[in-house]
Amino acid sequence: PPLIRLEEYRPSDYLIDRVDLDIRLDPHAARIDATLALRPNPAGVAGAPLNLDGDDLRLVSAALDGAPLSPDAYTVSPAGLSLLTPPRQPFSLRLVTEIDPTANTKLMGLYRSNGVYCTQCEADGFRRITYFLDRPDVMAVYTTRIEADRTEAPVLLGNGNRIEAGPVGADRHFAVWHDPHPKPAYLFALVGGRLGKVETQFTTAEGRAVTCAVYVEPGKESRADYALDAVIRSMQWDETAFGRAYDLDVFNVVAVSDFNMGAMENKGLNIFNDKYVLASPETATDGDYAAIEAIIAHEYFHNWSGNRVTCRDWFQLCLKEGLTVFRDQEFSSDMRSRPVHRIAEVRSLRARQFPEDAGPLRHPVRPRAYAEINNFYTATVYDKGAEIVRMLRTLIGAPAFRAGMDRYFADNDGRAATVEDFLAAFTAVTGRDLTDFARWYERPGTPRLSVTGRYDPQAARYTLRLAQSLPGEGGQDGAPLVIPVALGLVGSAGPLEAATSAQVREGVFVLDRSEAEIVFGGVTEEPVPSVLRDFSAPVRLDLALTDAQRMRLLAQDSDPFNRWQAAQDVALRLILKPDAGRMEAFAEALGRFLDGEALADPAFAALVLALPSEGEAADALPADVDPDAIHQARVALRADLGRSLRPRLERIDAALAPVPGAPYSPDAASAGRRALRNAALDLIAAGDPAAGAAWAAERLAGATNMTDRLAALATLALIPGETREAALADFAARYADEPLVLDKWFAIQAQIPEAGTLERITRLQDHPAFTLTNPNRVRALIGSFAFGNPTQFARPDGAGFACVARTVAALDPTNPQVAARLLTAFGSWRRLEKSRSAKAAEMLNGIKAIRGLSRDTADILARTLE
Ligand code: HT7
Ligand code: ZN
Repeated sequence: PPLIRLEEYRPSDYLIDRVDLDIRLDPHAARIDATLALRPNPAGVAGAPLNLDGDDLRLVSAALDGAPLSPDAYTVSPAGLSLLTPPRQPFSLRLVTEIDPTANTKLMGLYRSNGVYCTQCEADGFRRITYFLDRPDVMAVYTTRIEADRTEAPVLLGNGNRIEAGPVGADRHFAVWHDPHPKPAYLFALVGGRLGKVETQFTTAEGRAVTCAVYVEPGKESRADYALDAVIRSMQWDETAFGRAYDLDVFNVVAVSDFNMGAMENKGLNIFNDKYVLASPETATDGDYAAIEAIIAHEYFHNWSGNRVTCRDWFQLCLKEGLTVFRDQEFSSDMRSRPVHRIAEVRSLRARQFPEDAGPLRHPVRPRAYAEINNFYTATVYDKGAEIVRMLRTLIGAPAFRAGMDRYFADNDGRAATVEDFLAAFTAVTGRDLTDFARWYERPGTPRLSVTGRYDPQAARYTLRLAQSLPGEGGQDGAPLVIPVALGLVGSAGPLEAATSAQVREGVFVLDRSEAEIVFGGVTEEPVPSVLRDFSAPVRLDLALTDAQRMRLLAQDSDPFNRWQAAQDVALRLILKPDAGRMEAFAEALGRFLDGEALADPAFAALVLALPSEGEAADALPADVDPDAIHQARVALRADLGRSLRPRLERIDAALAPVPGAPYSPDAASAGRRALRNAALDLIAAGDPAAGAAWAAERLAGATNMTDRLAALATLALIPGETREAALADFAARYADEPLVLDKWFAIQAQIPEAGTLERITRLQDHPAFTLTNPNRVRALIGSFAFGNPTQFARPDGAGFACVARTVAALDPTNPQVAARLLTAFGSWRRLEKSRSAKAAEMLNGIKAIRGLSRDTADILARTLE
């Protein structure tokens, strides 16, 4: 497919000031009557043809300034409508189009989900509703009249504030919504359907009374309470943390069941995948509650970082996504435990972004070219983009960061901005030249930071040598990155506060050269360096410490992140190179840690007990990855730890048993206690599967919430036998009418690391609850298999790859976005040992041979095979 390049950006030749839409909803023939107030853009080419984007539209009529367009004045193609010689002064264009929302299986544009009309316009879905300049730097004020059958769609929602509503004849009705804030078309939305709601009022710091509502399937209103509460907390937090207040009289969230991604920040009308709205103790886990809170916040925060200040073009996607992820991470850290949340962020970055950055789909945080923009909603844009914002804050300090953010919002409000505009705001408030720092946006790949230490007892001096490199960047000529390295020294009794270095300010050394030395004075004993505290930069750290030194960090470091990291490092080395003696020492250190503080901070302790994943172990190997070998080593380590730590784990289990009859609460402290107790049971079961199965079955039977129920089921799922099969059958029967809960059941089974799993998946594909038309179902069953079952996906006989390839092929004609995303599971295929990578290549070439592949899938395929 042809590439769109950043360097070829040029402003639109025309601008659209106002859009008046009259939309009549109908299951098969929705009619869109659009009047666009256009004018030539002074920054564009005078007299150029007007090329409006369009996709899958049927044009009914076209008129210019009130008169029908003559057929020789315009052309229509599958890609859009062109007006050959538009007026040189402001003009109005009225276009009537017709579309079939029920046939829209791509879930882009206007479609029906479970009988509810809804829209998805980012990145380029508005062109599937009407002909338009569908690019984010064309911003207009929208007024939308929606008309529908009163029984089919009693609720009609649009962007902005509702200014009118009423009946139309006996059976139909209408509502008019006006959004005073100019916006790009990707933020347009409407909803029509039978929906229940919960609502409340919020008064902003500026005194605006806002009605906030969450709309869900009727009957599920009580499951929307937590999401509504998260909306209010997000509004409050953005006022305090960033001085950002809401700017309309209503804020609506609507949950729909067929949705390609998590949620969408349409102005005043956020549309959500119902998975990230609906929650009750019986159907949602602690993890679900945390995800709902984070995604509600994320979409709400876009109101400023994305909507009020939008992106000039899609190359600037990280400008809104990276920044908004950073903002939602900060929100969640304030709502929950900051260190625990930081560890969760880094685990997710390493699990998703590091492999992406090391494989064929790697790209800069700000890509320079794309064939299909929908394939660039990636972990790199989102999560590495957030890390860049975090590093900026570390470099300039929190007060200057806040001042820079204020400046950014003030200077760019109502504009479509660029990464340069963002950085300019921080330069303006600090006087700091950020040109070198900006390389983070341009250079793909994860840098390596190599650190060595040298102690001179005579001089009481400790010298750290740091060197950075960015492998795979084609030669060594790349200029160095600016890397904030938070660090400190730890002695036998804790951090060495008296050890100082003039090069380290507020605990941070800024490495802006290829290599540097830091000299600490006043070092009275040989220290252990604690480097990259709080994961201050998205790099891979090479620091050769002994297990004993790492265990000192676990016990003594003041930085919770590096305490956790120390245990992870020892465990990772034990997975990659098993050693009975070292394992025993590790178990003893973990035992001391658990005795000392597990019950004081259970959420943190649960993370310390969670060993690095098989994916992380694979990622640590240079090549020739054998997933079976990694799996066996990890299982053996868990079994050893489970046996060694058993008495402690049992004590933890007893100490954290819930008080009978106590109601479930999703708060972080309660969730932490559940997490540790469930982690303890899981490790006990790893060491003693027979006892573990019985114990998990008992836990399952007595569970009073989904967190405990699912944790017990996940433990049991790893232990083959009758107990497991009976528990799975029981679970399915109990939740037969709960599709989101059945997704958990699909996912658990898809991840069972056994040869029989493929056959199980084939059976589950025929389950009445499974359908290829719902993205959540596909992700739960096939996505969990492809991304969460390394041994079976990469089976040596290629059958795992084949199963995923078949699904990609079957899904591509109807929903290319979801198909293409599933295909990214092959991203690390070249790193597998030879026989497996040959099978993967075979499957990828098989997909390549399919005629008429979508641009989405063809793009991922081409890059994966490159
Ligand atoms: N800005 C949104 C990204 C998005 C999307 C959402 C739903 C369906 C298709 C989509 N394409 C792009 C969501 C976000 O990151 O906030
Ligand atoms: Zn976002």
